[in-house]
Amino acid sequence: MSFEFIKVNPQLEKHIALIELHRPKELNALNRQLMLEVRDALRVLDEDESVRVIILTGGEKVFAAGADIKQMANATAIDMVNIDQFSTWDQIKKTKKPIIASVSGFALGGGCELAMTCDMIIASDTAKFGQPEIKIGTMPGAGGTQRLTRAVGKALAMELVLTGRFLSAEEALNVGLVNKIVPAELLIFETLRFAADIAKQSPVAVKLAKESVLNAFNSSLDEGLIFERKNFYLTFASEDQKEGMAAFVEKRAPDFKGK
Ligand code: DAK
Repeated sequence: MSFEFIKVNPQLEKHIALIELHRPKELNALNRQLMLEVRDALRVLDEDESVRVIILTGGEKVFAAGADIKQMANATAIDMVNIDQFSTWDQIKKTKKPIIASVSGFALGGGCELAMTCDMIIASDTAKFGQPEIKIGTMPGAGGTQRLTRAVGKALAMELVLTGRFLSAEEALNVGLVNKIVPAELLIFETLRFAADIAKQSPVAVKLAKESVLNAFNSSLDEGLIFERKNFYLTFASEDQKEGMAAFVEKRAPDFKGK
Protein backbone atom coordinates (compact mmCIF):
# COMPACT_ATOMS: atom_id res chain seq x y z
CA MET A 1 0.00 0.00 0.00
CA SER A 2 1.43 3.40 -0.87
CA PHE A 3 -0.17 6.63 0.24
CA GLU A 4 0.61 10.35 0.18
CA PHE A 5 -0.85 11.57 3.47
CA ILE A 6 -0.83 8.52 5.73
CA LYS A 7 1.69 5.85 6.72
CA VAL A 8 0.49 2.30 7.18
CA ASN A 9 2.18 -0.56 8.98
CA PRO A 10 0.08 -3.75 8.82
CA GLN A 11 2.17 -5.47 11.53
CA LEU A 12 3.55 -2.91 13.97
CA GLU A 13 3.43 -5.78 16.41
CA LYS A 14 1.90 -9.23 16.10
CA HIS A 15 -1.74 -8.79 14.98
CA ILE A 16 -1.63 -4.99 15.48
CA ALA A 17 -1.70 -2.58 12.55
CA LEU A 18 -0.98 1.14 12.58
CA ILE A 19 -2.35 3.96 10.44
CA GLU A 20 -0.58 7.26 10.99
CA LEU A 21 -1.95 10.54 9.61
CA HIS A 22 0.94 12.40 8.07
CA ARG A 23 0.39 16.02 7.02
CA PRO A 24 2.53 17.59 9.74
CA LYS A 25 2.75 21.14 8.34
CA GLU A 26 -1.04 21.39 8.23
CA LEU A 27 -1.47 19.77 11.66
CA ASN A 28 -2.85 16.67 9.92
CA ALA A 29 -5.83 18.65 8.57
CA LEU A 30 -8.11 16.08 6.96
CA ASN A 31 -8.25 16.84 3.27
CA ARG A 32 -10.31 14.62 0.99
CA GLN A 33 -7.35 12.64 -0.31
CA LEU A 34 -6.19 11.85 3.23
CA MET A 35 -9.65 10.63 4.23
CA LEU A 36 -9.90 8.46 1.10
CA GLU A 37 -6.53 6.98 2.00
CA VAL A 38 -7.74 6.22 5.55
CA ARG A 39 -10.82 4.57 4.06
CA ASP A 40 -8.75 2.43 1.67
CA ALA A 41 -6.24 1.42 4.36
CA LEU A 42 -9.05 0.42 6.72
CA ARG A 43 -10.66 -1.71 4.02
CA VAL A 44 -7.41 -3.58 3.40
CA LEU A 45 -6.56 -4.03 7.08
CA ASP A 46 -10.09 -5.19 7.92
CA GLU A 47 -9.72 -7.96 5.33
CA ASP A 48 -6.19 -8.94 6.36
CA GLU A 49 -6.50 -12.07 8.53
CA SER A 50 -3.22 -11.39 10.32
CA VAL A 51 -4.57 -8.07 11.68
CA ARG A 52 -6.75 -8.14 14.80
CA VAL A 53 -6.59 -4.55 16.08
CA ILE A 54 -6.02 -1.26 14.23
CA ILE A 55 -4.45 1.81 15.82
CA LEU A 56 -5.13 5.20 14.24
CA THR A 57 -2.80 7.99 15.30
CA GLY A 58 -1.47 11.37 14.24
CA GLY A 59 1.84 10.81 15.97
CA GLU A 60 3.23 12.52 19.07
CA LYS A 61 2.46 16.16 18.25
CA VAL A 62 -1.05 16.40 16.81
CA PHE A 63 -3.90 14.05 16.03
CA ALA A 64 -5.80 16.24 13.53
CA ALA A 65 -6.85 19.91 13.55
CA GLY A 66 -10.06 19.11 11.68
CA ALA A 67 -11.23 18.96 8.11
CA ASP A 68 -9.11 21.04 5.75
CA ILE A 69 -10.67 24.50 6.06
CA LYS A 70 -8.76 25.84 3.05
CA GLN A 71 -10.18 23.05 0.88
CA MET A 72 -13.74 23.61 2.16
CA ALA A 73 -13.78 27.41 2.36
CA ASN A 74 -15.37 28.14 -1.03
CA ALA A 75 -17.43 24.98 -1.44
CA THR A 76 -21.15 25.26 -2.11
CA ALA A 77 -23.71 23.08 -0.34
CA ILE A 78 -24.07 21.07 -3.56
CA ASP A 79 -20.28 20.59 -3.73
CA MET A 80 -20.49 19.17 -0.20
CA VAL A 81 -23.30 16.80 -1.24
CA ASN A 82 -21.42 15.68 -4.34
CA ILE A 83 -18.07 15.20 -2.60
CA ASP A 84 -19.87 13.00 -0.07
CA GLN A 85 -17.14 12.75 2.52
CA PHE A 86 -19.60 10.71 4.56
CA SER A 87 -18.69 7.62 2.56
CA THR A 88 -15.26 7.73 4.20
CA TRP A 89 -16.70 8.01 7.67
CA ASP A 90 -19.12 5.18 6.85
CA GLN A 91 -16.15 2.91 6.11
CA ILE A 92 -14.72 3.62 9.57
CA LYS A 93 -18.08 2.69 11.03
CA LYS A 94 -18.23 -0.48 8.92
CA THR A 95 -14.80 -1.75 10.03
CA LYS A 96 -15.38 -4.95 11.99
CA LYS A 97 -12.07 -5.01 13.83
CA PRO A 98 -11.57 -2.72 16.81
CA ILE A 99 -9.95 0.64 16.05
CA ILE A 100 -8.10 2.49 18.79
CA ALA A 101 -7.49 6.22 18.34
CA SER A 102 -4.13 7.17 19.80
CA VAL A 103 -4.41 10.92 20.33
CA SER A 104 -1.77 13.52 21.14
CA GLY A 105 -2.21 17.27 20.80
CA PHE A 106 -5.21 18.71 18.95
CA ALA A 107 -8.17 16.51 18.01
CA LEU A 108 -10.49 19.21 16.70
CA GLY A 109 -13.61 19.30 14.56
CA GLY A 110 -13.37 16.40 12.11
CA GLY A 111 -10.30 15.26 14.07
CA CYS A 112 -12.36 14.88 17.24
CA GLU A 113 -15.12 13.21 15.20
CA LEU A 114 -12.58 10.84 13.69
CA ALA A 115 -11.30 9.87 17.15
CA MET A 116 -14.85 9.41 18.44
CA THR A 117 -15.75 7.21 15.46
CA CYS A 118 -13.00 4.85 16.58
CA ASP A 119 -13.92 2.35 19.30
CA MET A 120 -11.63 3.56 22.08
CA ILE A 121 -9.35 6.53 22.65
CA ILE A 122 -5.96 6.53 24.34
CA ALA A 123 -4.94 10.15 24.94
CA SER A 124 -1.58 11.66 25.74
CA ASP A 125 -1.41 14.26 28.48
CA THR A 126 -1.16 16.95 25.75
CA ALA A 127 -4.39 15.94 24.01
CA LYS A 128 -7.04 18.60 23.43
CA PHE A 129 -10.48 17.68 22.15
CA GLY A 130 -12.96 20.13 20.67
CA GLN A 131 -15.65 20.92 18.13
CA PRO A 132 -14.68 24.49 17.22
CA GLU A 133 -16.65 24.63 13.93
CA ILE A 134 -18.98 27.23 15.48
CA LYS A 135 -16.07 29.71 15.44
CA ILE A 136 -15.81 29.45 11.65
CA GLY A 137 -19.52 29.84 11.06
CA THR A 138 -20.56 26.24 10.74
CA MET A 139 -21.19 23.22 12.97
CA PRO A 140 -20.05 19.60 13.31
CA GLY A 141 -20.95 17.49 10.26
CA ALA A 142 -19.39 14.08 10.87
CA GLY A 143 -21.07 12.99 14.08
CA GLY A 144 -19.89 15.62 16.57
CA THR A 145 -23.34 16.56 17.80
CA GLN A 146 -24.32 12.89 18.13
CA ARG A 147 -21.26 10.97 19.33
CA LEU A 148 -20.05 13.69 21.69
CA THR A 149 -23.51 13.96 23.24
CA ARG A 150 -23.70 10.21 23.75
CA ALA A 151 -20.19 10.15 25.19
CA VAL A 152 -20.28 13.12 27.58
CA GLY A 153 -23.97 14.02 27.99
CA LYS A 154 -26.11 16.90 26.78
CA ALA A 155 -24.91 19.75 28.98
CA LEU A 156 -21.21 19.46 28.19
CA ALA A 157 -21.73 18.53 24.52
CA MET A 158 -23.96 21.58 24.09
CA GLU A 159 -21.33 23.80 25.71
CA LEU A 160 -18.48 22.44 23.59
CA VAL A 161 -20.42 22.59 20.32
CA LEU A 162 -21.85 26.07 20.96
CA THR A 163 -18.70 27.74 22.34
CA GLY A 164 -15.92 25.76 20.66
CA ARG A 165 -14.10 25.35 23.99
CA PHE A 166 -11.43 22.64 24.08
CA LEU A 167 -11.38 19.80 26.62
CA SER A 168 -8.07 18.88 28.22
CA ALA A 169 -7.03 15.21 28.34
CA GLU A 170 -7.83 15.12 32.05
CA GLU A 171 -11.32 16.55 31.54
CA ALA A 172 -11.86 14.12 28.67
CA LEU A 173 -10.94 11.23 30.95
CA ASN A 174 -13.17 12.49 33.75
CA VAL A 175 -16.21 12.70 31.47
CA GLY A 176 -15.62 9.32 29.85
CA LEU A 177 -14.56 10.47 26.39
CA VAL A 178 -11.22 8.64 26.58
CA ASN A 179 -10.10 5.34 28.08
CA LYS A 180 -6.75 6.35 29.46
CA ILE A 181 -4.19 9.18 29.64
CA VAL A 182 -0.49 8.45 29.17
CA PRO A 183 2.64 10.63 28.87
CA ALA A 184 3.04 11.93 25.30
CA GLU A 185 6.43 10.27 24.82
CA LEU A 186 4.90 6.88 25.73
CA LEU A 187 1.75 7.24 23.66
CA ILE A 188 2.43 4.60 21.02
CA PHE A 189 4.05 2.21 23.49
CA GLU A 190 1.06 2.44 25.86
CA THR A 191 -1.44 2.21 22.99
CA LEU A 192 0.31 -0.95 21.81
CA ARG A 193 0.08 -2.45 25.30
CA PHE A 194 -3.62 -1.62 25.38
CA ALA A 195 -4.11 -3.07 21.87
CA ALA A 196 -2.20 -6.24 22.78
CA ASP A 197 -4.76 -7.02 25.49
CA ILE A 198 -7.41 -7.11 22.78
CA ALA A 199 -5.26 -8.78 20.09
CA LYS A 200 -4.69 -11.84 22.27
CA GLN A 201 -8.46 -12.54 22.58
CA SER A 202 -10.52 -14.52 20.08
CA PRO A 203 -10.86 -12.29 17.01
CA VAL A 204 -14.26 -13.83 16.30
CA ALA A 205 -15.57 -13.01 19.77
CA VAL A 206 -13.99 -9.54 19.64
CA LYS A 207 -15.79 -8.71 16.38
CA LEU A 208 -19.14 -9.97 17.66
CA ALA A 209 -18.70 -8.15 20.98
CA LYS A 210 -17.74 -4.89 19.25
CA GLU A 211 -20.80 -5.16 17.02
CA SER A 212 -23.00 -5.75 20.06
CA VAL A 213 -21.64 -2.76 22.02
CA LEU A 214 -22.12 -0.46 19.00
CA ASN A 215 -25.64 -1.78 18.57
CA ALA A 216 -26.49 -0.31 21.98
CA PHE A 217 -26.51 3.13 20.32
CA ASN A 218 -29.04 2.15 17.68
CA SER A 219 -31.54 -0.03 19.48
CA SER A 220 -33.90 -0.18 22.42
CA LEU A 221 -32.68 -2.17 25.45
CA ASP A 222 -34.86 -5.18 24.57
CA GLU A 223 -33.72 -5.21 20.93
CA GLY A 224 -30.11 -4.80 22.03
CA LEU A 225 -30.40 -7.69 24.47
CA ILE A 226 -31.78 -9.98 21.76
CA PHE A 227 -29.00 -8.92 19.39
CA GLU A 228 -26.40 -9.56 22.09
CA ARG A 229 -27.81 -12.99 22.91
CA LYS A 230 -27.68 -14.07 19.25
CA ASN A 231 -24.07 -12.97 18.95
CA PHE A 232 -23.30 -14.78 22.21
CA TYR A 233 -24.84 -17.99 20.80
CA LEU A 234 -22.87 -17.46 17.58
CA THR A 235 -19.56 -17.53 19.46
CA PHE A 236 -20.39 -21.19 20.25
CA ALA A 237 -20.03 -21.94 16.53
CA SER A 238 -16.36 -20.93 16.71
CA GLU A 239 -13.31 -23.10 17.38
CA ASP A 240 -12.06 -20.22 19.52
CA GLN A 241 -14.88 -20.69 22.04
CA LYS A 242 -14.03 -24.42 22.34
CA GLU A 243 -10.34 -23.56 22.66
CA GLY A 244 -10.97 -20.78 25.22
CA MET A 245 -13.09 -22.95 27.49
CA ALA A 246 -10.86 -26.01 27.10
CA ALA A 247 -7.83 -23.88 27.99
CA PHE A 248 -9.61 -22.65 31.12
CA VAL A 249 -10.43 -26.18 32.22
CA GLU A 250 -6.89 -27.40 31.45
CA LYS A 251 -5.37 -24.40 33.25
CA ARG A 252 -3.37 -23.17 30.24
CA ALA A 253 -3.33 -20.09 28.05
CA PRO A 254 -5.71 -20.26 25.06
CA ASP A 255 -4.38 -20.16 21.51
CA PHE A 256 -7.03 -18.37 19.49
CA LYS A 257 -6.96 -18.77 15.72
CA GLY A 258 -9.91 -16.63 14.69
CA LYS A 259 -11.84 -19.66 13.43
N1 DAK B 1 -7.46 23.19 7.92
C1 DAK B 1 -6.45 23.65 7.13
N2 DAK B 1 -5.27 24.08 7.61
C2 DAK B 1 -5.13 24.06 8.95
C3 DAK B 1 -6.13 23.60 9.83
C4 DAK B 1 -7.35 23.13 9.25
N3 DAK B 1 -8.37 22.62 9.98
N4 DAK B 1 -5.68 23.71 11.10
C5 DAK B 1 -4.43 24.22 11.00
N5 DAK B 1 -4.09 24.43 9.72
C6 DAK B 1 -2.85 24.96 9.19
C7 DAK B 1 -2.75 26.46 9.46
O1 DAK B 1 -3.45 27.18 8.48
C8 DAK B 1 -1.25 26.66 9.39
O2 DAK B 1 -0.86 26.68 8.04
P1 DAK B 1 0.13 27.82 7.47
O3 DAK B 1 -0.49 29.11 7.85
O4 DAK B 1 1.42 27.56 8.22
O5 DAK B 1 0.20 27.56 6.00
C9 DAK B 1 -0.70 25.38 10.01
O6 DAK B 1 -1.73 24.42 9.90
C10 DAK B 1 -0.36 25.56 11.50
O7 DAK B 1 -1.50 26.07 12.17
P2 DAK B 1 -1.47 27.35 13.13
O8 DAK B 1 -0.40 28.31 12.70
O9 DAK B 1 -2.86 27.90 13.21
O10 DAK B 1 -1.04 26.68 14.51
P3 DAK B 1 -1.38 27.16 15.98
O11 DAK B 1 -0.60 26.26 16.86
O12 DAK B 1 -1.24 28.64 16.12
O13 DAK B 1 -2.95 26.83 16.19
C11 DAK B 1 -4.93 25.42 16.06
C12 DAK B 1 -3.37 25.50 16.19
C13 DAK B 1 -5.28 23.96 15.89
C14 DAK B 1 -5.57 25.96 17.34
C15 DAK B 1 -5.37 26.28 14.84
O14 DAK B 1 -4.59 25.87 13.68
C16 DAK B 1 -6.82 26.11 14.51
O15 DAK B 1 -7.69 26.69 15.17
N6 DAK B 1 -7.14 25.31 13.48
C17 DAK B 1 -8.48 25.12 12.99
C18 DAK B 1 -9.26 24.23 13.93
C19 DAK B 1 -10.70 24.05 13.46
O16 DAK B 1 -11.46 25.02 13.34
N7 DAK B 1 -11.08 22.81 13.13
C20 DAK B 1 -12.40 22.49 12.63
C21 DAK B 1 -12.40 22.58 11.11
S1 DAK B 1 -14.03 22.26 10.40
C22 DAK B 1 -17.66 16.28 7.16
C23 DAK B 1 -16.60 15.74 7.82
C24 DAK B 1 -15.87 16.49 8.68
C25 DAK B 1 -16.18 17.83 8.83
C26 DAK B 1 -17.21 18.37 8.20
C27 DAK B 1 -17.97 17.60 7.34
N8 DAK B 1 -18.46 15.49 6.31
C28 DAK B 1 -18.31 14.06 6.40
C29 DAK B 1 -19.36 16.07 5.40
C30 DAK B 1 -15.34 18.60 9.74
C31 DAK B 1 -15.27 19.95 9.72
C32 DAK B 1 -14.13 20.55 10.47
O17 DAK B 1 -13.33 19.88 11.06
